[in-house]
Amino acid sequence: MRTDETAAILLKDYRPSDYAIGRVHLDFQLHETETLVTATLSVRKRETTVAGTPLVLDGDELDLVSIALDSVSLGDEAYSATPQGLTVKTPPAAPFTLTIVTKLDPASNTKLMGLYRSSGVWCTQCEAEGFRRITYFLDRPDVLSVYDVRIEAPVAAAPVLLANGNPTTSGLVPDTDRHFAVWSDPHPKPSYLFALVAGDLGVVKDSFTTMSGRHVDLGVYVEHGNEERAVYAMDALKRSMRWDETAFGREYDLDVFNIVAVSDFNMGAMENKGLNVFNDKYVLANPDVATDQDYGGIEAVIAHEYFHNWTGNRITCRDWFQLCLKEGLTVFRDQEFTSDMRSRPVKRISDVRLLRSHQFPEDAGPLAHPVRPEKYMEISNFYTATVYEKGAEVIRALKVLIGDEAFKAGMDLYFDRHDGDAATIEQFVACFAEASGRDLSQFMLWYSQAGTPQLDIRDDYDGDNRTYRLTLSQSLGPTPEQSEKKPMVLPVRFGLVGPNGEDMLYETAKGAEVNGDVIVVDKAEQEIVFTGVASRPIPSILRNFSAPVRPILNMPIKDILFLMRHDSDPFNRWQSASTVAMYCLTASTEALRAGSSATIDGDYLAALAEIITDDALDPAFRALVLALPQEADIAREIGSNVDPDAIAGALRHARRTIGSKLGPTLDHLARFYHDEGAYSPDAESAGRRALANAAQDMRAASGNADVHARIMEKFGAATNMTDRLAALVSLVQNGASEAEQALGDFYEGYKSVPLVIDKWLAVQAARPGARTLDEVKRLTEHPAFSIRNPNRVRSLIGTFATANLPQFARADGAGFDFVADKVMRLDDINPQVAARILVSFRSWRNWEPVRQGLAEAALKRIAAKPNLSRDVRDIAERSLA
Ligand code: 0A1
Ligand code: ZN
Repeated sequence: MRTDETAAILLKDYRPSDYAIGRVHLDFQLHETETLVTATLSVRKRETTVAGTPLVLDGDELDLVSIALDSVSLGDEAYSATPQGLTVKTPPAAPFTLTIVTKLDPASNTKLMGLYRSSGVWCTQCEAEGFRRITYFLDRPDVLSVYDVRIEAPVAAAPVLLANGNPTTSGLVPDTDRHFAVWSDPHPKPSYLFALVAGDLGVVKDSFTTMSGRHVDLGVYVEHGNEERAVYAMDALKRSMRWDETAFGREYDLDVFNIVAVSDFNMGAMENKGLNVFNDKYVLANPDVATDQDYGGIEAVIAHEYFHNWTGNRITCRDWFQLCLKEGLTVFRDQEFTSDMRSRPVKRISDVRLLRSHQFPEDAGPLAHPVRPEKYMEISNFYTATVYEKGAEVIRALKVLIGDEAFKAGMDLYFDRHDGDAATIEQFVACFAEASGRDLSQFMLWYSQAGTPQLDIRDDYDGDNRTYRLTLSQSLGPTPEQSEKKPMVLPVRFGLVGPNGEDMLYETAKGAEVNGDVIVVDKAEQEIVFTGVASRPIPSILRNFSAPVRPILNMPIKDILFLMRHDSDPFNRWQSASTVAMYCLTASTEALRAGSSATIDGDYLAALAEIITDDALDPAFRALVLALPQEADIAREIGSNVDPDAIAGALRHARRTIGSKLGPTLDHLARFYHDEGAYSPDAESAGRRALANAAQDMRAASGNADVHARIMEKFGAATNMTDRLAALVSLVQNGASEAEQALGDFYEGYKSVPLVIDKWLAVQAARPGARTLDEVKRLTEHPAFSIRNPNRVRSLIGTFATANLPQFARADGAGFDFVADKVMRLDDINPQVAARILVSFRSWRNWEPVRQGLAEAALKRIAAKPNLSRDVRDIAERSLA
């Protein structure tokens, strides 16, 4: 139980709970207005606990109706209760039963944590600390209990009654309009994995037979009428279940597995045991309403939540500091799944782009924290790209370091040894140390040191002696509360590219451990000397992005262009293209600020044209090469004194130049890869659409009116949402005169589909130009918008704050003020969502002085708001520190 709202929780303070709760029986009496919850807890003192030690249970905004110990009501003197906690002052030394009745009002729960209602459906969200909003409990991940749940509700409002585990009994409640269902989950679990759903829902049913022959009933529950849109999710689920068996040897362990889609949800989805609850955005799809990206997102999130059954549920976290134990590992697993389902290089490039755009800025700003944080005020604020995506990168780097075989043996050992445990990162890493025989103590720094290491690369070739010298040095700057850093272990995949584009051979490599194509960098600086190198190679370093670092190349552009054309590693081919583009864009930004004009390298244009027209290459890969860095990427690269208008100018110039200079090529690609046939969401078809639409979009940037007219036609004729949305974005982003008409048509066509309206809101929020802010303000009053729905808020306000840097960071501060106002309004409704939006200020110190001052003032205004939630206060204070 928290005693002080402002106290930080520290990893070093961890100690086990004084009491264990072996069994939990929950009885829910659901009513339209109030709901009664009776929790019957089998409590026992741990052996090491002194008899009579108070039992302190967590609560959050709870209303206690009654409490009994071994069926006898507790007198007032025996306990104390507030909405935030309950203490039984001197519990018996022998095991006892505690019966607690609480009263809830799910309909007024706008925080969407605990039990709430979403479009008439009762549902729960308990991770991380939502269970304490249902009943008083030891609401921490290391208290594992077996749950039986009885749900009683009106038949008409809630014909479907679901909870974790397997269904046992159900029936009508005599002489009432109510019915009940009882669910039992035999697997001990922490409270954050509890879930309940009750409502009037449609369902898609299927079944799965596991590798040992267990029959599993599968259900995807959605709003009536949406069943057909849940078919792809069901297919993704079955593929995930099979893949986990073949790739990781993990089998499902209950008789049923259910997924429920709800329209009000704070995050993407939740892995509750046997009953995953999803943001409907990650379930519902058909070609008319979902893009290829949506299909990919659904496949990945369905897999992610399913994979949690082993990495998160069977083996959970000892405490919330270990969050990456389940999240980093499960992201790694879902990335592998997608790589096997689709194109591995394309997936790798997409993941690294995401890491760079979301995690690198986090690591470089005031909210930086280690993959395993050591301190938190509000754990909800640590569901970050660092814990998730960098957490996955660290595991991927570990795999490169110890090799595939030892990695597999380590995973098997982990599952074997820790099944049923609430584990730690130390225990996880110990399995790989044991399996590989490698000392991983230095590797542990990846979990404790925040920030992105820089890897500086220099080289020198001595033709007389045929030796090649590669000097790799690493450095890691200070981050909040960590000024001194130690050198880390960086597995650096590499190749020495020869004049014909092929990797060159060498005789010996000395100066560092080199295993095959991996150099193990583990000191501040290392010089690796290769002998027997026939001619000067071009180093291809950090192939496949083998460690989450920032390489500094110190290489002439012509060498990078050579790698862009010839590297055998597809990741580094893409990387080289992106590095050259970034050189051009940062140079142009500087030039524009200095009053001269932007330019773009002609050799880059030639290499770009060569790649995008190379039919031997995967269209999806070519589309990624054509995608230029975004404004925020360029801002991050520039690092300080950032002027978003100059960046936008440089980007506009680059796109306009490519769009006109490569005009015929782009037109050809847009035409050739445009799919007229029936839509299929498979990776290959999606890749062709991605290339056609990327080419069309770049072409639109030329500003040519005929091109815009053609895109407007395509917009009208599109037979799927991928092409329709791509056309809309091109028209709006490139200032086409048809944009208004297209936006209007789009709204009329889809106003009854909230998830598509989210796209409509986002397109307008990301629109360039000074009018956008007023438009976004107007849209907050639009009937399609609701401040209570997280998806709407993220689409409109979130997109404006994170995907429209020039308008959010307007020089007059009006963008900051608008977002700050919304954060304060949201703070009273849904603090988690408010805090996430506020994160958009995190790079404020990198902006030029005027914007810095305005952003700081906005942050201070938020920090001064009375009754600020812990969530928002935490982000505001850390941002200002
Ligand atoms: N464990 C989930 C993420 C999640 C976290 C907190 C939530 O509360 C609002 C919801 C979901 C996952 O990784 O998918
Ligand atoms: Zn997860």
